Amino acid sequence: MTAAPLFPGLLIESAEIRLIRLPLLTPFVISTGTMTEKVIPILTLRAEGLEGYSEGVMDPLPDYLEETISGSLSFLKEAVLPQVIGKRFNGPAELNSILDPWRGHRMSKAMVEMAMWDLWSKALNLPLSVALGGVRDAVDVGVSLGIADIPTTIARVESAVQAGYKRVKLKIKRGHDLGLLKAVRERFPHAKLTVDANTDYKLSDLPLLKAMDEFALDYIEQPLAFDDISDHVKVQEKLLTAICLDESIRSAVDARKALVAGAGRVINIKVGRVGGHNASRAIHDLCAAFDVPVWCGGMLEAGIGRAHNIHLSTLANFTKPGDTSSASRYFPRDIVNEALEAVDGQMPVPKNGPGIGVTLDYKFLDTVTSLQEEFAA
Ligand code: OSB
Ligand code: MG
Repeated sequence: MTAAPLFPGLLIESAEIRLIRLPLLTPFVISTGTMTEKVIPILTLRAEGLEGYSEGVMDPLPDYLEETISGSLSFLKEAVLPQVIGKRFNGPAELNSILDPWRGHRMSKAMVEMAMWDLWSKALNLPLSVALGGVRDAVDVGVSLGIADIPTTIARVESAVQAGYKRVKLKIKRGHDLGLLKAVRERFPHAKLTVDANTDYKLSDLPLLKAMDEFALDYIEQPLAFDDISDHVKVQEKLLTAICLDESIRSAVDARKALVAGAGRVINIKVGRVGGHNASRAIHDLCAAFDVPVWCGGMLEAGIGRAHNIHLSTLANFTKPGDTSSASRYFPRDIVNEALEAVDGQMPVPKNGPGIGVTLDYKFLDTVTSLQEEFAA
């Protein structure tokens, strides 16, 4: 006999998918390409007078990881939403039996799981951070600076340091690395600096990566291939500087393999990349057991995704500053009514109501929506 559920569960009545386009204030340049606008799919799940929201972090084309927006929308519409709408759920973990059988698509799965977490914490009348087990009301954040020439980069570092951000991450690529680091380190001898290569290097670049030890970086993020673990082990063995894995970690299983092998000493958790909050918590807990600190990465999210990131970052082992800096650094106008702005390098947890604690600015949202579809039972 199975125990009766405590409460009949939330009946998911309908869903909405929107695609929005937001211009970026400054083009964002990384080793794999340049982004001038953010195209963002937004999922709304509705149940019993409540709404749960999420953003997808996949790009139009597969340049960060393999998922694409169009592939994701067809996966959600054809495979997932028909199995979710009209069903009752006693919490986000009950999505597992629907989502787990499908291969990959963790960014798409994350959209559904995150919207369900928002909805579920609203049904519990708790902030998402509390429902997840978080321990803070504000989280330490740094900035991620795109690739630019040295004078521009120095000016950007200066303004981030002035604003009180807790760490500065510099995007690097082959040919734009040691010279940049030397100039920035000379000018800012005490700043907490990191670099992110977004997979641009190879094992044969070991001497170059080793030369970065001189610059007292907190870590080097994802130097090698997006699907590699074993070459990162070989590099980590030779470096004093910690390696932080981003693209290589799609799941708690990936994290276990990487930690057991010694592929890095820090992990960047992006809730959208790993399939949602439950997977993020599993990676967070595993890292804590290995005494490996984690931090919350970003994908230039608008207000919904940014709010999810902040709530997740309140878990205890998010001990390094995350990438969730002020929304006003990215967009002329955000899609939420609440201003998500850091103060002295700390981002307050949005709590305008339960769940993710932000409300949608529909008037603005409608002006940037290029596609809108409704799904009901
Ligand atoms: O590797 O962390 C990354 C942005 C787009 C794609 C990949 C990455 C990033 C960032 C920006 O570093 C983080 C942010 O400011 O949201
Ligand atoms: Mg990264």
